[in-house]
Amino acid sequence: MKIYIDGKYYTEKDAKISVFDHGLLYGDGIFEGIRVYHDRVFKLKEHIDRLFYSAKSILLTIPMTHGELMKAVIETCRRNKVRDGYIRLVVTRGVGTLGLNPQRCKDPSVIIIAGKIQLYPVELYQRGMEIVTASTTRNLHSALNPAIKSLNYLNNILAKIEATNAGCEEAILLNAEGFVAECTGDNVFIVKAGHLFTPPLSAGALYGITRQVVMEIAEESGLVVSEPNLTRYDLFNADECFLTGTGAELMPVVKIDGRVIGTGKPGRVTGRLVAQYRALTKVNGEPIYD
Ligand code: PXG
Repeated sequence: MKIYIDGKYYTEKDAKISVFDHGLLYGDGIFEGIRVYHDRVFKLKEHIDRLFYSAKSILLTIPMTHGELMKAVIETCRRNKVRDGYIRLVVTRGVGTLGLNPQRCKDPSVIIIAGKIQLYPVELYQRGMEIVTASTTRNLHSALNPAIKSLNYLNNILAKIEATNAGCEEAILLNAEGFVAECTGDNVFIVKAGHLFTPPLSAGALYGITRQVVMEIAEESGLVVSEPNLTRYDLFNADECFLTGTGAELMPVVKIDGRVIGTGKPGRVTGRLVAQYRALTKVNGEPIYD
C-alpha cells in the first residue's frame, strides 16, 4: 500500500508521523472517511467541503486547495489500484511542542490512506442489527460541536464501548436534553406510517453525507422526509429503523434496548432505499481512471 503524506508516497512500513504531532498529542485535527465504488470516488466534493468546514471551525489551515486535495485523493486511489474501497483523509495540526498551543504547529500534515473497509458482518445487513442506547451523551455544541469531524472521537468511542459491552455493534447517543442525536459512527432514521424521520442536525448529529443522499433519494421516490426532535419512544415505536454512514452504508435495525422494531425484520421501505442507494453508487462519483 502507498500512503500519501504531505505530497509524498510511503510504504505502510515507512508511513509515519511525529510523536510531537498535535493530532496524536491532543486529537487536534480532522478527518474524512470516503467510499470508492466501481472506480469512482463517491461524493468526493461533499467530503472535501465538509473537511474544509471542519478545518475552518477549528482554525486549521489546510495547506492545499479543494482541487489539489481532490486530485491527491484520486492519485492515491490510482497508485493503490483501488476500484472499490475506502479512503481515510486526515489533516493534523502538525508537529508542535509539548503544550496545547496550536500556534506552535507551523505545518499541518495531510495524510491519505486508500484501502478496504468492512465495517459490519454481511449477515447483519440481511438480519438487521440490534443496538442499545449509551449512557454517554453526545458532546454539547458549546463544548465540541458534533458537526466537526475531529480526531477527538472519545465521545463516540466511549459509547462504542457501551455497545460492545452490551454485545452490540452500535449505540444510540442522546444529547444533553435526551433527544436522539445519532450513533457512534452513523446517523439514524426511522420510518413511521410511510414517512421518514431523522433527528435534526441541531440535535447533535454529524452532517452525514449518506444521510443527505438517503434524504434525497427518499424524496425523489415520493417519501415525505422530516427532521423533528426524536426520543427513544419514537424509535421504539417506529415501523422501521436504519442507520446510515459511509462505512455502514444503510444498516437495518431490528431491536433497540430490547424492544423489537416493527416486524423484527428489515423493513420494506429500508429495502427500497438500500436498492436506490446501490443504484446511485454505480453511476455517481469522481472517476479515478480515465
Ligand atoms: N456520525 C458520525 C459520528 C460519524 O463518524 C456518520 C455519522 C455518518 O456520516 P457519513 O458522512 O459517513 O454518511 C459518521 C461517519 C469508521 C467509519 O471507520 C466511520 C464513519 C465513516 C466511515 C468509517 O468507523 N463515520
